[in-house]
Amino acid sequence: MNDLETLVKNARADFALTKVPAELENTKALYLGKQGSVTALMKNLANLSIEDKKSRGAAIHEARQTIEAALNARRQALAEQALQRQLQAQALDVTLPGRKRLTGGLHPVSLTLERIEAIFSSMGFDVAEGPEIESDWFNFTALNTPPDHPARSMHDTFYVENAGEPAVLRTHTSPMQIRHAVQHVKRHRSSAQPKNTLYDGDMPEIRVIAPGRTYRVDSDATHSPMFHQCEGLWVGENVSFKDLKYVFTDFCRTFFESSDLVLRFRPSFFPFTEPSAEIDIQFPSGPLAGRWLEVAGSGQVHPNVISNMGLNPERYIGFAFGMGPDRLTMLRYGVNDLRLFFDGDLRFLSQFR
Ligand code: 2NL
Repeated sequence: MNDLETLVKNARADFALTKVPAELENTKALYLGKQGSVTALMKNLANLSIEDKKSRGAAIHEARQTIEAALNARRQALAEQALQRQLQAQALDVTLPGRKRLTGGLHPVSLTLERIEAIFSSMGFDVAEGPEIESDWFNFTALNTPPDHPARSMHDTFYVENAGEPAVLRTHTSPMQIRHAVQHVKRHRSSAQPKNTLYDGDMPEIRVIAPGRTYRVDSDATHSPMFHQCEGLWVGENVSFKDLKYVFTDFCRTFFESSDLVLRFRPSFFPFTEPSAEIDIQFPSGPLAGRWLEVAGSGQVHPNVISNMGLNPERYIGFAFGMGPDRLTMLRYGVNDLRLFFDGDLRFLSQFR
C-alpha cells in the first residue's frame, strides 16, 4: 500500500470515528485544511521533476477527491442519524389512551333544588327567589312571630345592617313567599275594592315555592350556619289540609322515586300556621326502611299571616310547608355528615357528576 492509499484509508477510518458534524469538520481540517496532510503533500511537489510532478500531482488530486467523497458520505450519514434521533425523541405513541378533560357538575344540593323545582312546577307552582338580607318585618313580624320569640334572639339569628337599616340574614325563605303574595294581591286586586283594606275580591290562587340559602347561629355535625330551605305556599278559597296531604305525598313519592312511600302528619306548633304538623316519611324498603324520618314542617296559614299578605282571612285560606333540601339530599344519596356539602372536597363532590 503506497502512502496515498494509506492516507485515504486513515481519513476514512478517522471520519468513521466521528459522532457529530462538528467533530467531523475538525477531522476534515487534519486532511484537507491549510495545515492538513493533503495540502502538505502538494507543497512537497515543488521538489520533483516536471514528469514526476504531473503523475504525482494527479495521484494526490485523485486521493484528495476520494477523501472529499468519503467526507461527504460521512456528512450525510451523520445528518441522517441526527434526523432519526430527533424523530425518535419526538415520536407520538398513538396507542396511548387519551387524556380526559375533567367535566364540572352541579353540587348535590343544587341537584336537589332543581328536582324540587321541577316537581312543584309540574303541579303549577311558581318559583320565587329573593333577598338573603331581610327586614325584621318580612322575616319575623309578617309571619306572626312575637317579639319575645326565641328565634328572634341574637343566639339564633344573625343581625346585620343593610344600607344603615337594621336587618337579618333570613332564617327561612318564608319572607320571600310573603313578598310574592303581596305582589300577587297587588297585581290582581280589582279597582272596585277600596284601597287600604284586606282584599276579598276575586283572584287566581297563589301557588309558589321559595328555595334558597338561609342562615342561623348554629354549627355542628347536623347544623351549618348557612343551610338551604324550600318553602311552599298555596292560598285560595277552598285550599285545605287534604290538599296539603295530597300535594306533599305526591311530592315525596316523586322526589324519592318510591310510589309506596308513606307519610305521617304529627301535630306540632309554628307561629305562622294553625293547626300545624310535622311531616314524617317512611320507606317501605331499602337501607332506611321502617324508620320515621322527619322531612318538613307544615300547617294551615295563620289568619294573621293571610292578613299580612293583604288578603281577608274570612275569604282566603291555604297551607304552607317548609323543608330542608340539605337533609333531603342526605336521605336520597345516603350521606351521613352535613359538613361534606360545604367542605368543597372534590373526592366527595365528583361522585355526583
Ligand atoms: C320547618 C317548618 C314551616 C311554614 C314553614 C309558612 C310560610 C308562610 C306562611 C305560613 Cl308564607 N307558613 N311556612 C309553615 C310551617 C312550617 O317550616 O320545620 N321547616 C324546615
